[in-house]
Amino acid sequence: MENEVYSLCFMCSVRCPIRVVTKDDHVKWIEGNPHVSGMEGSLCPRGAAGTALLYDNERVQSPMIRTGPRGTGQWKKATWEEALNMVGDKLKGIIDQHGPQSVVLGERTQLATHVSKTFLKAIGSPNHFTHDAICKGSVNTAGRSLLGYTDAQMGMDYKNTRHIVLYGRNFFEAIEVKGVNALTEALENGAKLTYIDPRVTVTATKSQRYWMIRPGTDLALNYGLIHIILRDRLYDAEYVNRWVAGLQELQEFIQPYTPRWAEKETGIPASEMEALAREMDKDRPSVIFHFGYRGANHTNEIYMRRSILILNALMGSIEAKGGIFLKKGPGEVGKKPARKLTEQDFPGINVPRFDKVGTPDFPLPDPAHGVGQILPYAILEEDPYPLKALINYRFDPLMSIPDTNLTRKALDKLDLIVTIDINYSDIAWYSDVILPESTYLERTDCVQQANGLKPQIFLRQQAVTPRYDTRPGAIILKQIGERLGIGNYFPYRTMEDLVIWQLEGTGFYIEDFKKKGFVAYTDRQIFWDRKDGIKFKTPSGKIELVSSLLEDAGFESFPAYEPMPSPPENQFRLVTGRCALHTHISTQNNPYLNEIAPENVLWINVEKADELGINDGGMVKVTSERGAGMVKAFVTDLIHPEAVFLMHGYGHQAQAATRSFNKGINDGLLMENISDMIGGSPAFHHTCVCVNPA
Ligand SMILES: Nc1nc2c(c(=O)[nH]1)N[C@H]1C(S)=C(S)[C@@H](COP(=O)(O)OP(=O)(O)OC[C@H]3O[C@@H](n4cnc5c(=O)[nH]c(N)nc54)[C@H](O)[C@@H]3O)O[C@H]1N2
Ligand SMILES: Nc1nc2c(c(=O)[nH]1)N[C@H]1C(S)=C(S)[C@@H](COP(=O)(O)OP(=O)(O)OC[C@H]3O[C@@H](n4cnc5c(=O)[nH]c(N)nc54)[C@H](O)[C@@H]3O)O[C@H]1N2
Ligand code: SF4
Ligand SMILES: [Mo]
Repeated sequence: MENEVYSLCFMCSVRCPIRVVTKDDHVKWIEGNPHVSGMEGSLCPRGAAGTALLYDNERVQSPMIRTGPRGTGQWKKATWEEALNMVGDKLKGIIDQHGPQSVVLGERTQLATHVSKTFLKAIGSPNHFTHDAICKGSVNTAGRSLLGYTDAQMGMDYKNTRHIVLYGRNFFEAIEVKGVNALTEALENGAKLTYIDPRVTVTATKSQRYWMIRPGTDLALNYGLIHIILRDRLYDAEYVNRWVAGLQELQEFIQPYTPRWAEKETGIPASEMEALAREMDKDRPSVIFHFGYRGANHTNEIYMRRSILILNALMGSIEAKGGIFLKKGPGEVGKKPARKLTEQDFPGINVPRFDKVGTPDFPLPDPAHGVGQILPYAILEEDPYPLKALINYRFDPLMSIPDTNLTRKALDKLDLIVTIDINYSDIAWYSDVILPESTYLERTDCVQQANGLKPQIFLRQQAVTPRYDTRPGAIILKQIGERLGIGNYFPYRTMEDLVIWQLEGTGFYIEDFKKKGFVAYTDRQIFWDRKDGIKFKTPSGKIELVSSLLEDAGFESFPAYEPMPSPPENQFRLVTGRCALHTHISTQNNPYLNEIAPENVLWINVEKADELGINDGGMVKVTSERGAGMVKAFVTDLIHPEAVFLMHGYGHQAQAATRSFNKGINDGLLMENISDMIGGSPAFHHTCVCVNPA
């Protein structure tokens, strides 16, 4: 019999609402949830490959316990009882001997994040981290420093925008389906798109204005733009007078950063900057300078992201139709959000985090997420104390933290590595125990509290019975918890019990999700009054250009610009990013997606390639101070001569994933693990590489 189930995609963590058609416990069809405005049936290629994931027999089919040296692929198939007992016993031993803080859990932020945070709080370890800092920690900190809101607490009104400026925000390849549909509609209605990237991406081809910027110089470009806007008073004076603190200081700071100066640094003609500033002035406040999705490129990342938000502040586009909005929660309409297990009482913890976030050494990154890329250093240097056990939950430190060789060396020091995954990822392959999670189509998940212009709740509902011996992550963690004597913190037996517990007090019930997969707290869009009602969460209640958050921690609001050096002779700045067909490191072994995009290539500028004797399609050796590898060259005039580009996510080393094993090269192998030590992001584009014909 045919059945339809409303759920949430998880081929990437955007979690688009979907409608799944099943027949006889098989998935027949997946499409975007037609009841959700902006989805209208659409999915991206990865979402459409969800069935290939479900029916892939190369995913992890039962708990596995390692029997040979790490990473050699010698495994024993285990029962859940065996695997959970083993993990429980080992953790108990480690906690008794080294203290609970020696246990770390790292994950990609997801619906069950409150469950894993609860697990660590209950054992007494401060060491939970998410992927957040590695993706965009400095955007988060920049947002808090100016507005009191993180990037995740802001949204963009793409549909009604008149002009959007994207800094390497490769909108039409690094996908979020609703955003793509909304911006496409705006462009069809005459909105303008300015795109800035050292590389001609698909998004560049859809823009009216494209700037091939010299890599790493976006901050200089923005200083040039701010200079023009303040010089010619192209800003929203009424909004700025009401909401912005520190304009005078900005005005003084920006004096030397003329458009001519910015032209020299960026390679973008000053006259074009003048033209953009005038166009934005004409269309404000329905304009967006996009603050980015991945914001993890350079060690000055926080200042580059702040400069983008400052441009929005000057345009008056924050909390404007067609601009950036602050997300509203159910409290705005007098209702309650879904409960989280973390609201329980826990024993106090008084040791610092492994990454020292929240201490004077690293005061500003968001303590709700921590800074994951510090982990290899913390393990190797036993600073602030020895770490002994690592639980990886939907996160791969080997491929997602830069400098793979350094991370592997650190992992070798650990007594226990446990991974909760669906695939034989490189970290699963390197673990002592793999605990396989049911895929998103096979499990009900924790509820998704979706704040925004209209607060809503979504639910991932199980579509089919698990094909293999797998379990939901929130059940796996509870069952490890039971073996550590903290079972009382997990007041549920099934996922449905947990959902019912979470919904208590919201006024909604689990049955309410059957028909459309979501519920809404209100039908109207909530914008705050721009004259007097915007609730900025800074100490002054204003947009703080001179930031109390930064200055109280001893950092400058406007440090002098440091020029971005060109790469040394015959070297290139290695830059990275995504394609529409893959999610980070997760989908390269997916039967459908692997067939279309099996390996990556190195984009290199045609003139540079000629000088080095490199042919299009020929193999090249790429070398950095951290590692080396071989890959095919893509010789093109579509990339700036100072940069080479590698798609992230290739070069897998897990042999059980046979389609992706050793295909292409892992960008992380070449990168140095270096960070913006104020904002918290890694500097993925810091490393320079040599390229030679192989
Ligand atoms: N070198 C380099 N490093 C990077 C980046 C880069 O461009 N270059 N990008 C950075 C960015 S922006 C991000 S967001 C991070 C992402 O880093 P990660 O979160 O590590 O990457 P993902 O590919 O999203 O997923 C990680 C793991 O989740 C598993 N997984 C997928 N679905 C499920 C599920 O339902 N349950 C469980 N338990 N596991 C599942 C996958 O099999 C995979 O092993 O990487 C960062 N690291
Ligand atoms: N298909 C797909 N979509 C995704 C994801 C995915 O894995 N696959 N992941 C999701 C996640 S977690 C994230 S973080 C987002 C990432 O979304 P984006 O941040 O939009 O995407 P990236 O591909 O990381 O973008 C990097 C771009 O920056 C450019 N770039 C390099 N150097 C510079 C520079 O100096 N200046 C400028 N202006 N540009 C530069 C690169 O050439 C590249 O095109 O995508 C999300 N959507
Ligand atoms: S963007 Fe694509 S892969 Fe990600 S959740 Fe949406 S449909 Fe799924
Ligand atoms: Mo990301």
